Amino acid sequence: MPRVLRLAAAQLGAIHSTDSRTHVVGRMITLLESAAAEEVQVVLFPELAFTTFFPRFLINDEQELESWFEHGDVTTNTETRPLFDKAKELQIDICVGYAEATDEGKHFNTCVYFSGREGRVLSKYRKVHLPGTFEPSDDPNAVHHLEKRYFEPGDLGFQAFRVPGLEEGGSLVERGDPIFGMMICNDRRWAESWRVLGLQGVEIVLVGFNTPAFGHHTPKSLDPEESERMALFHHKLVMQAHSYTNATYSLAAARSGYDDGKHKLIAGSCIVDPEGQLLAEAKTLGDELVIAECDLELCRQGKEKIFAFEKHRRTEHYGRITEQTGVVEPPKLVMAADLESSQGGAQVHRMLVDRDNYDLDKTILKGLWPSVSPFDVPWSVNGSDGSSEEQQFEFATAKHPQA
Ligand code: CDT
Repeated sequence: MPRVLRLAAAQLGAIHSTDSRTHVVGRMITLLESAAAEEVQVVLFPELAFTTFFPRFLINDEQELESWFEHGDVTTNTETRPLFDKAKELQIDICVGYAEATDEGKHFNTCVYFSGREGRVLSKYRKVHLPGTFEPSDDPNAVHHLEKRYFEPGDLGFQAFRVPGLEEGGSLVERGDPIFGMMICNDRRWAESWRVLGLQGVEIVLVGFNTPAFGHHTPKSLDPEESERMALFHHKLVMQAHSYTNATYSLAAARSGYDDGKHKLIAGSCIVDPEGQLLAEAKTLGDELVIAECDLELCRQGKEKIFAFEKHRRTEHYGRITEQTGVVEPPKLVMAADLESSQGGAQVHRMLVDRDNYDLDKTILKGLWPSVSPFDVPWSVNGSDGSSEEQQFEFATAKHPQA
């Protein structure tokens, strides 16, 4: 039986440093009203939706920094409350990102899923993968990305949750209410975020984002146009690939456009189906609703066949994913190799190798010294058996006639 939901990603165009929350919330309400007119049931708003993307600024004044954060209950604070009241009035669910300051003085990059029908927050997520740096760049012209300075890594994990009241009828009994998951911007680039939600049977992943069109995440050699093209390509690549490998719908809502007339953020708000296909995407850099009808039954194909995790996953080989953060390469086989000296017609070479893992043979020698040909000339290898794990070899070759 089909389980069809009408979902929307609400893209927000430029928000300038001087724009008030009241102004931004007014724009969000306009989008919400358009969504209601289109019979949308869930609207996703971007990461840090109420203000400009302030982590691009170095802010040393504590009071100024706090002013970018929401303190207390975001659903009832004077400036942000009208958005949640409108969701209640329209009986629409919303997911919205904001900078959260807790009563204990902690700071997170957060989003909440608010049920318009129930008039309450059903789930909260705090961004786990914080990109950028803690220290500002030395370059006076640099645009910073200081999320590591202003936020703590999220402490709530990737919790999938069921949302009641969206579906009517009998399929509820069989499948239960739809299963949602949330992540924020940079999280979407990490397979781990998606797989943790995938392992909870997620059917709809919501991702709000702010991605600079040019900056730290694309090679410096690219011109601004190419950099933006690449940023959009990577954004869609991860949304589509991870939706497919976890057999889930996904929605991404951008903060886009030229903040303060100069800091460009990509658009690319989109809705992706569980086969990884783009169902709908933004056409502009400004405020825009991207809407699609999503039949959650289409998740079953992937979840029950190619990505039926319970049948095919081999967790005994995945230990590194949780035991290790950085890369641990296999040990180098050749630790040092040198053309030592010439003796008569022959050349004497010396190298240090990992005794356990290195099988010295002629092919390897040819790879190391292409200008000599140990194959065509008499040669010898003498191992000096030291006590360490390394072993030194000395060998002599004659120059290849054509070298
Ligand atoms: N907001 C956010 O997470 N943006 C990052 C940009 C990284 S560049 C340091 C992103 O992954 O899109």
